[in-house]
Amino acid sequence: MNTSKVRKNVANLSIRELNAFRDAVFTLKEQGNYDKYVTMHGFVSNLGHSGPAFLPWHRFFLLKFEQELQEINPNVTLPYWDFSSRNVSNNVSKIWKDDFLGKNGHVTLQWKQKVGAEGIREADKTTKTWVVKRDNFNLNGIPVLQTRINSSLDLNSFRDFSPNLERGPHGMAHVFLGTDRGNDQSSFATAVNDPFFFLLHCNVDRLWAEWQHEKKSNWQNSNAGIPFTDEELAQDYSWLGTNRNNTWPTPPNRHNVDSILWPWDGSRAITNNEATSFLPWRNAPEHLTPRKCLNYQALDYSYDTIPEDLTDTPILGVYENHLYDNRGKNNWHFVTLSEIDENRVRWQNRAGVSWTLTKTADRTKLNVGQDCPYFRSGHSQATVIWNGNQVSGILGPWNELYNFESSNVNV
Ligand SMILES: [Cu+2]
Repeated sequence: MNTSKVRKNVANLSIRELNAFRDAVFTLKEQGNYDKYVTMHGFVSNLGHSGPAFLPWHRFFLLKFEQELQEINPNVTLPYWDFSSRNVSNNVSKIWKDDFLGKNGHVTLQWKQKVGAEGIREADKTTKTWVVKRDNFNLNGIPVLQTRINSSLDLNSFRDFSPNLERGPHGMAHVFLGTDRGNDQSSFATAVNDPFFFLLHCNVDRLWAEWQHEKKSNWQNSNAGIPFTDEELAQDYSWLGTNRNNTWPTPPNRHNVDSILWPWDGSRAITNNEATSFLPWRNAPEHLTPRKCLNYQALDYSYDTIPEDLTDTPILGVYENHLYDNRGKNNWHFVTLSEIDENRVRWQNRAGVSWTLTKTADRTKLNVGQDCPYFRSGHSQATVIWNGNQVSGILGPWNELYNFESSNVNV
């Protein structure tokens, strides 16, 4: 069952959907809750850019923003701007328009008071304004050619893909909106003032999700920059800056897969001068790491361009390995088994890594798919422990027992 919220192409939204999204954004702005995203993006600077945390950090940033919009209108999801497409019909742009988030150039978005407007006569509502500074770009222009995007998507490892996408298509889309002085896209501190920032980044996130889907037999292994052995779990990403011939512009700082990402780090501040009033963790500190952002399905959203079959089907149970070793449990010790179809089962751990198992004639044996990171080290079959018609446990890669944990299950 797929209950996740689907993000769609802004060019395909109905008028009603466009209006709902726009109004939710305007309401957030009017509440005074939009500008904290502008500030946050200014402060995060290179803790969220120019390194492996770029994609995860922005994935979570977008999600928080989308969740706030959904508090205003639960039907809203973040649309994406497919910047490889012209989005023009009969010479009229379908996305750059006055009755949505404004055209090109420097624009003033305007609306009638929404917050506290109940019971106020239309004529008595105040007019709200929001100045957004874009370049006077060509409405017929294509910011990034599909062939350029494909050359990013074709890269097999995360450490090649992520910087290529960040500096290439992502950067080109920002440049298209105008990164010269006087425009919003000219600095980290102002980029988010243009609400199209979120649509641009939603597309970047979609490309990452598509890449993850495409490379699912590959992106979880160490070659893809997502460590999978305990040794690699502990390894810092900083080697990327030195060993990979300038793959990253500067040695990354706090870009480890398990680094805690500001501002979801429960800390007080990056600098002493930092204004903390806008921070999201004031009441409930979160400890966010890139790893927690890897599995977008677990974050409960999806994209209309990613086939449904990737999303999880009936859960066969959640299993926990209590006996792994004495170093304590990590997210690899919690596993959800779900049925993909009649013949296949998905093993998914809390670290966001999953692989496929194929059923055999013997119901105690499952063949492990080649997409399993342990396949090459000999993990070719898993053993299922049955208790009547219930699976009560499963033996993992080293015959270690994963006990049955929860029973929202039908086998
Ligand atoms: Cu950014």
